[in-house]
This record gives sequence, structure tokens and C-alpha cells, in this order.
Amino acid sequence: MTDIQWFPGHMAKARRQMSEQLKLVDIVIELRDARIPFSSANPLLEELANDKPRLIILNKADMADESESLKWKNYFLNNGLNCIICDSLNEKITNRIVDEVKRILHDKLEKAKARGIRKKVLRAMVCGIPNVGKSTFINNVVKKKAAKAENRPGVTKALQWIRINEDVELLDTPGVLWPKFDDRQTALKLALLGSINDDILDKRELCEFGLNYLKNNYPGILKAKYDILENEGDLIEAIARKKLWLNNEGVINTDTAYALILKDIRNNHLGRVSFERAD
Ligand SMILES: Nc1nc2c(ncn2[C@@H]2O[C@H](COP(=O)(O)OP(=O)(O)O)[C@@H](O)[C@H]2O)c(=O)[nH]1
Ligand SMILES: [Mg+2]
Repeated sequence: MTDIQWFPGHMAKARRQMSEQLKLVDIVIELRDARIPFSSANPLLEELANDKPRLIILNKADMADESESLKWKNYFLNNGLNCIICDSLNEKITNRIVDEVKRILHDKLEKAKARGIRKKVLRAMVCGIPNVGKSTFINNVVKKKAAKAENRPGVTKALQWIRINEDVELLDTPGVLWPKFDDRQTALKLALLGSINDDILDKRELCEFGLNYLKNNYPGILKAKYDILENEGDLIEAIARKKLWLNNEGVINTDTAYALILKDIRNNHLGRVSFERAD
């Protein structure tokens, strides 16, 4: 869970820093959470990376509903955006990423060759909102074990490039941009999957939002997990009663219920689910 607070000053600096760094790269690798590919986008990146080739990574795909991820990938491809589905925690992704970057920038490479540049090294930078898996992704791609310290918004450091292979270099620190916080649905989805701190949100609302989404989009999933009737009465109450999250007087311990339900959802204890659909 991230502790970054996004104040206007930080946002202005993060924006400035990213637009400076973007000038140095041939391609932007934009990480999104495969479970919420729309809500995990940064609202500004599209504008900042306007003239750059972009590669969207649907990360944490191991946690998402596979058929939904495929639909999302097709959605992006149909809209002229490059997209790869990734599990950067468990999968070895270096070759797929390098191949895709070279494929996207093929024409640029050919032009460089035609101008007599014998070997152009392609430069890429990873961007995304906090907790989407940027450090994990970079470490995976560059085959390192230790995690790099995050570059905090507004903190300028000397830029370091890591050579992935003879053709591609990666900026060693990712660009961090703020999540969307303009509408409630988006905030609920981000908090539900642990992308933003849920301290400012009402836990009951958050739980109900998650459980209702599951009930409506994955019929039977709550019954299978908690052995409750999905379409009768209060879901939180029903789960808490089954699980015996009760105090001595038999009254539901709501804080326990909220915390454990949210934990189940965040830790994929209900299986692979996505909270946003492409169609
Ligand atoms: N299951 C799964 N977890 C991931 C994946 N990528 C990152 N994570 C986890 O997500 C959390 C945040 O990852 P991190 O790389 O620190 O995100 P960052 O803030 O964008 O740099 C960590 O607990 C990672 O282990 C993935 O593809 N699959
Ligand atoms: Mg990080």
C-alpha cells in the first residue's frame, strides 16, 4: 500500500519531471492493473506521452480474470494501442517485452539504419500509478533481484539506464503518476485492489461495492466461497454470520467483517476476478 500523498505541488513536479524524461525515450511502457485497466490509468499520461509510441502492460494478470484480460487486450489493439498481458511476479517477461518494443519501433530502427546509424539503442521508460507493479516489472525485465528505491514525485536524481540487451535500454527508475481520484467508482475500485489507501473511504461502502460487483458479474462466486445465499438480505451480514465474526452477544463485529472481506478480495481468495469490463 502506498503512502504517497499527492499534493498539487508534488503533482506539478511529477508532471514536469515526467515530461522531461519522456523527451529522452523512444517508447513509454505504461503499466496498468489487469483487473481494472481503465481505472488504473493515469489521467495525464495520455497527454504527456501524446507523441510517443506506447505499450500498455496489463500487469498482475495472474490475479485477473483471463477472459476479461483478453477482451481488454483486444479493446486496446482495436484502438491502435499496443498491449501485452503480464504477470511480472511469476513469469519471465524479458524476451516478450524486448520483442514487442522492437516490433513497435521497427520503422524507427529501419529509418536510423537508412540514415547510416549502425546501431540505435532503443530507450524505454516505465510509468504508472503507485503499486501497479513498476518496480517488480523493471526488476524482472532487467533480471535483477533487489528492488530499486522508488523515485518519489518531485525528487530529481541522476538518470541511469540499464541495458536489457544489445537493442533496448530501460530507465532504472519508473515514472510515478497519481491515480484518478475524480469519481467515486474509480476510487472504490482502486481502494478495493489496494492501489490507494482506503483510510478515506467508508469500509462498508467499499465492501458492499466489491461484493455486489462479484455477485452481479460472477454469479455463484460468493456462495462457493462463503456458503451464503447471494440474492437474499445483507451480504456482509450473511458472510459474518457464516464465519462467526460475532461478539459475545451474537452481534456482528463489523470492523472484522470489513477487514477480512477486503482481505479476501485483495488476496484473490475468491479466485481470479476482474472489476472492470471492456465491453
Ligand atoms: N500477483 C502479482 N503481484 C504483483 C505483480 N507485479 C507486482 N506485484 C505485487 O504488487 C505489489 C506492488 O508492486 P511494486 O513493484 O512495488 O509496485 P510499484 O509501486 O508500481 O513499484 C508488490 O506486492 C508486488 O509483489 C504481478 O504481476 N502479479
Ligand atoms: Mg516501486
